[in-house]
Amino acid sequence: MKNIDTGGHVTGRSVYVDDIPELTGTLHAVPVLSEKAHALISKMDLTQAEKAKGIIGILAAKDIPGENQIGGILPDEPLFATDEVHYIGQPVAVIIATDHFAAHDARKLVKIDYEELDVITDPRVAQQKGQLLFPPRTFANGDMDKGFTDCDYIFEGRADSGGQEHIYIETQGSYAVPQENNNLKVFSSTQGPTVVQKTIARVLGLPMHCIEVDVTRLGGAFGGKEDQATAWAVMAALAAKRFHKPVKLILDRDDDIVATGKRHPYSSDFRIGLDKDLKIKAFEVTLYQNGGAAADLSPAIMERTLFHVTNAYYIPNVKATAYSCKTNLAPFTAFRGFGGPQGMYVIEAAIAHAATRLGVDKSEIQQQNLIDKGDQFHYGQVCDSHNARKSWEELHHHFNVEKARSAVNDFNKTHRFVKKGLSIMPICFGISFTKTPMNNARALVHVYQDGSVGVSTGAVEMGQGVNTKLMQVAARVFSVNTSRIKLETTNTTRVANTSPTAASSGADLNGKALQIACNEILQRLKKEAAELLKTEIVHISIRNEKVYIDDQPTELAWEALVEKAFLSRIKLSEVGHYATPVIHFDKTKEKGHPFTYHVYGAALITVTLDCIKGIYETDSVQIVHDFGNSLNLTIDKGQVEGAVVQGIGWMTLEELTYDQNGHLLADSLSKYKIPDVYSAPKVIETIPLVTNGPELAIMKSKAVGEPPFMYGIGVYFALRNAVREFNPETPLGYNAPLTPEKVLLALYDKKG
Ligand code: LUZ
Ligand code: MOS
Repeated sequence: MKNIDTGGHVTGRSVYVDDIPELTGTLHAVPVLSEKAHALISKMDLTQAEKAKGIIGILAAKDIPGENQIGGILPDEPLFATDEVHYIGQPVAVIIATDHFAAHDARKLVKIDYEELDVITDPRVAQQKGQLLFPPRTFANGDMDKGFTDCDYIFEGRADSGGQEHIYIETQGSYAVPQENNNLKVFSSTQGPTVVQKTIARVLGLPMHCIEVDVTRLGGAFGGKEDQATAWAVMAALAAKRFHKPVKLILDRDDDIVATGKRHPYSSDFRIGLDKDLKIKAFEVTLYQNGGAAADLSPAIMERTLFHVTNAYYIPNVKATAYSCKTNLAPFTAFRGFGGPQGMYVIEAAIAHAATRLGVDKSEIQQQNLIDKGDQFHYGQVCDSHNARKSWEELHHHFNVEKARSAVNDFNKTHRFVKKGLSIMPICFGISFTKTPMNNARALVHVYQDGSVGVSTGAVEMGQGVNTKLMQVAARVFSVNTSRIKLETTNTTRVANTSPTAASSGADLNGKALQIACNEILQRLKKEAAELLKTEIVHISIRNEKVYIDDQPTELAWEALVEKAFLSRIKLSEVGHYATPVIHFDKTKEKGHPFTYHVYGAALITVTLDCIKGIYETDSVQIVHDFGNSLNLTIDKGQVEGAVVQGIGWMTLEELTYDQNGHLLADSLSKYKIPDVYSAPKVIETIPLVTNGPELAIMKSKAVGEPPFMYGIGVYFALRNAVREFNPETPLGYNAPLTPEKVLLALYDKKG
């Protein structure tokens, strides 16, 4: 079944926030953003701007009726800066005008006097100065002293990875419409309608029931709208409340790039110890997370980094410490993988470093250490499948890794200025919000008297196809055609207290809740059918819209049954509630069972490098991926392909360069290179690992959004191998992204 949004997208009929027809009198908002990364505001003069054409008013901290606070996890982030700014792009006020361009023009007339303060952009510098967003954490297992004593080899190094701009196609935006009696309806491009509702209530000083948030779909999010859609919705709501008019705030692309957070850059020191069989005995890592100017989601992201520092490997002695460092950059935020990729990059760098020193292929060390059923992760959870090893073996078998390897070797022997590189990237990603209480969802199902079905859940459609999967779930439970099912918008009055659609868990959590609701209604319909057909309920089933008694079809069809049930006054609506069982985590010990299950896989990557120009192509990414029993392999393969390309962008192209004053230099798409059709692999081939799939995944179909992003890390190491084929002496360290510029330097640099 194809994604139900496909037709709307290609014809341009899909509705995003900016497409909602505007009500008469709608006003437009543009935020005023700090131009300094760290400064005291000595004076803010709005008089000229307020007098400009079309200006209705300018709102700042003093105009907030409730709390000037939008911090989700920690209360450390004002909606509007008051006397001090902490990053370029930090909101200080919002201009309301009769149209967007008037507001934009007036912004140039706002005069702010700044007294500049020291700017920190480097997380290590921040850590040395004691500038942390919250206390550090350490995840440890085994005995480090003994672990390192037992090693035949010990290597140390440093690994850094850069940030990443989300570049969702639809920029951040919202439309707030006043309702009767103090209430507000807010359309928001958010992954977290409840986060938006709660934060508006807090800033406006209203109970949550006054705020209705509605989401039709997002034009992409990737984590960038898990927490950071909120500020813009709050500003629109604040203005709508103040001026009693609908207010729309859609960020221009250049404001969005400057003002919103991105993937966290990390800097790390590692020490890895191996025995002579290449078993990793001990791994110690210290990670410096660049958190930006406020905590945002950094505590949860740092936690996920600590969970994923061993990737798909079993390591008996582990010590991982992470610092979240406060810098004068826009607060870094969720981005596909949520800190996991940053942790996994470091262990892959450590293994590559050890392999280089030992003169063995990296894959030999990887293979020796893959986690297996019964092994314990360093956070206490026990690995419950052979899937890491099975993916690895299936990759070698299906894609003939040895043949690919000799083809690369032959090519390199016969080519002097073009080199190929090959690598293998295994992945292991934990599924669940690491914060256990977030793992719950609800669904509201109405079966209408004509047999059609309306479904509301907390899941937000952002292009990932969750609505299609949910439609399939409802259709399967009822055994009716998918054309009978409609997915409603995501709305806080229909489904309340939702977790954001994030952590790859949207289909699992909301799908399970939906399954529960549909099953409840189905039971009532079956009971009605049993009465009508004068039999016992155990004999009744519905198959393809027909009622069966045991294996015999009857004359009773879905529509007639629903109509009869309606006339018998049967309850044809239900709310399903799902809370993931099994999971728990004890933060005092940093041990527990945080994940419902893990997703595994392995990729074989080859790249071709032009050693004169330093430019490269990814020839192929061939993948064995653990989908479980996929509900929709077309959508899932699409997720894999998009994730791979996005991972390649993070690892090899996208470079967030800042100057010393905290200015983002790569602040537009002419300066920030995202992957395009030319940088995409020539071939992406994905085959499913054959498994049963876990019961706790929706209909055994595993979460798919984030895990395949990490295959992109393999492209980095394939490229590094190609560089070393040309220049074995290269001093190239581990500092992603490996851009063409860095590659070119590495091709000709010598040690010492
Ligand atoms: N969001 C969150 C996430 O709040 N908690 C998580 O564990 C998570 N993991 C991945 C992506 N988003
Ligand atoms: Mo996310 S990084 O699952 O919002």
